[in-house]
Amino acid sequence: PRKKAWSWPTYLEEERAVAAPLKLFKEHQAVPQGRNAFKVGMKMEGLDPCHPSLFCVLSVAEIQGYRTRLHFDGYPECYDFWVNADTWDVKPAGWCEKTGNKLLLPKGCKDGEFNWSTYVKNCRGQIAPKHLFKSLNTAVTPSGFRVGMKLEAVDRKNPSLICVASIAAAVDNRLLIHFDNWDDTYDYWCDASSPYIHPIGFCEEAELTLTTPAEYKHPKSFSWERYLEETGAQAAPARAFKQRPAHGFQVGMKVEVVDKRNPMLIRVASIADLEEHRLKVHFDGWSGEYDYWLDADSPDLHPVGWCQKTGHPLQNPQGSPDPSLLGQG
Ligand code: MLY
Repeated sequence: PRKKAWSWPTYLEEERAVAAPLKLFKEHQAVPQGRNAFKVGMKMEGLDPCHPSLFCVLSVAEIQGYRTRLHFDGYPECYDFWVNADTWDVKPAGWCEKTGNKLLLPKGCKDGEFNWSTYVKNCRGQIAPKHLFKSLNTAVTPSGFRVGMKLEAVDRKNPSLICVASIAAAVDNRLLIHFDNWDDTYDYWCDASSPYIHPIGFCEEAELTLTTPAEYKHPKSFSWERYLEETGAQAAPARAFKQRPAHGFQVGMKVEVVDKRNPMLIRVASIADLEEHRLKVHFDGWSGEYDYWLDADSPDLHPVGWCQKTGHPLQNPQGSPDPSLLGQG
């Protein structure tokens, strides 16, 4: 027998569940005002999600509703990644030069010889027009953070570690956190209200272990005073750190979430567990082994109805059998 078309209202009723209320979502998670006006082939500058300190030359490879698949020019497709059209992580051609950021050139291009207009002419591409970049219009509030300042920050890849860190860059309202004497693969961007950054002395005060810089000579007797002197650096002022209010999500609420194992897909999901600033999401109809934690302000989290309103396919629990059940019939 033919299955009835899946719909949120029917599903919520059947499950006796509620959609997470719209007021819990940040603007960049909610249904956008405008549409995704990027077109396949348009080129721009943007951050490499695996090396967040690197701006690269990117091309639009695919459009899916409000989401865009970006491709690193000159590199294999396996590095492509998906973003929302209003992501802060992309900038128009020429932005790096204007703001003094280093641009990683397409493979094969030589430093000093790269020029955007010749480049797009040669590859018959097109520069993405400036007005498509929502992130350019954000109001910047002065923050008290300066490049080079030191702080204590959670290593997001090893979240049990709070480490000696520096502000490696500051753009708009965002800070690039770098771990002293480590490579940039641990770097991440955040804002002044991030729960992952703390002023110096935080660990001592909270009686937590502070992870000292890689290869630091006397890790046991680390002192901020001495370290600041040795490095000639300043501490980020405590007043620059802002407190972020806790999110209001609750267990059982339904949402739409990007499947990070196949990030072109957005699935019907439920909030399964909570922390102060994070949510564990469960994909409805799938085994709990696919659950994952994400930040409450993640751009991969959306309210019920987001896909439909932005023209993105939604993977519903009916259409996606639990792989653990396959082959058992
Ligand atoms: N076991 C990991 C820990 C790396 C931690 C890096 N942080 C502090 C930036 C490793 O040695 O690779």
